Amino acid sequence: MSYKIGLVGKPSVGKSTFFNAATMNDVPEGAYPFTTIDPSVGEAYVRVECAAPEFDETCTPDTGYCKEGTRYVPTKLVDVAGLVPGAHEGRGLGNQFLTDLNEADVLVHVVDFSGTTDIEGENTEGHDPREDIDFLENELDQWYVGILEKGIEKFQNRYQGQDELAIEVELAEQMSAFGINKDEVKKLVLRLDLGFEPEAWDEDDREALAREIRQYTKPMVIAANKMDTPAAQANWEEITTDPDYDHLTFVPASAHAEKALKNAAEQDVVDYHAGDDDFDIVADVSEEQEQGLEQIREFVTEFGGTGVQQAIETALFDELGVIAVFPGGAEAMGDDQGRVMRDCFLLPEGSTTSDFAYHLHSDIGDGLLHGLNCRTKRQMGGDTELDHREVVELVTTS
Ligand SMILES: Nc1nc2c(ncn2[C@@H]2O[C@H](COP(=O)(O)OP(=O)(O)OP(=O)(O)O)[C@@H](O)[C@H]2O)c(=O)[nH]1
Ligand SMILES: [Mg+2]
Repeated sequence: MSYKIGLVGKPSVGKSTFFNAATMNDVPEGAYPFTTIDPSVGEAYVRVECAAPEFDETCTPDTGYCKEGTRYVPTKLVDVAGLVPGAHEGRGLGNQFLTDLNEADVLVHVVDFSGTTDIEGENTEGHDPREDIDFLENELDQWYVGILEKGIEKFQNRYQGQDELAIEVELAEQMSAFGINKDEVKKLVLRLDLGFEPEAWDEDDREALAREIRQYTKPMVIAANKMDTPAAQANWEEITTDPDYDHLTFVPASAHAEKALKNAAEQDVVDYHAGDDDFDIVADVSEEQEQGLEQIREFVTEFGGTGVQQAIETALFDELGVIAVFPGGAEAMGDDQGRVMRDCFLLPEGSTTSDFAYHLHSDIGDGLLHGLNCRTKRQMGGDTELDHREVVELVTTS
């Protein structure tokens, strides 16, 4: 399983700049086969503190790479087409947008915090980024409402006043494209105190349910982009203290800065690791280039990085809820070919030893006896929940 993070937003907010910066990486050559799936789907990385040094080992990753004790674990990033008002009715690249979006497990909403682009992405000044946040949420909600209404209609034709299980099943089936099951649908209906009578749901109820399902199935973080501009920083102050936006997670970002640093790193001008809040200039540079880099340094030291790496990690680890698990050996870390911690798997929070075994292979799941915590050497039952950065050996019948 590989997670997909969707970059969404109106045109000209910097999605492609963000995408290019995040997927342009200093992967050691020949480390593993790198395939570009599609121009708009790329490989980005999330950082996980490597567990190998705790065992006095150096890891040999099959996928991603490790730099100075930090594992860069691959994940998919999708540059979704710019969203314009009315996309849910098929405007712009509406349908393409919705297809792409639906494949994403979690979203990074890239918002132009500088206010220099209007709602359609045209140049302007003083545009309030809150409008863009509202617009995107609303656009997604309208799309969900449309699909939900179809489910309600079908239900009404088929079941006339039947039991609550029927409505759970029917709605779940209708919304299954969004990756939600009937227990989850039920939970959300209960959470809103709606009762299982779709005929009694008015427009507001339906919108509220659609919104609840949308928030549940598409967790989202806001990348407040173009924060390298004074206008964006002023908007940041205002918006992140606006109580109406308390429910959202904001990450200050400069996709420009990340791209510039990655470019400079590629040319061996700087020593920079994605996500770091500083870098070293390691080559002779012109005065102009130095000035540019020093400006970026001011930014990354103030904001704790360019925000590109942070936004991706916040989306996956905090909003979606993912943990990293290292397969290992309780007796020895290396396999028979001396390879150490070749993999680092990303799993849903709450995954158990058994879930992990099944994630690897159904035979491993079926044959699982127990797990071994490689740090403590203690046995772990099949239903033991794994921690983030757990190092575990699976003991099976075969
Ligand atoms: N100041 C500043 N400008 C940026 C930043 N990121 C992107 N831009 C600029 O914003 C403009 C739009 O960037 P793109 O990456 O093409 O935006 P997009 O969201 O992919 O646009 P569409 O593909 O049309 O939807 C370009 O002129 C970028 O140089 C940033 O962090 N800071
Ligand atoms: Mg683009």
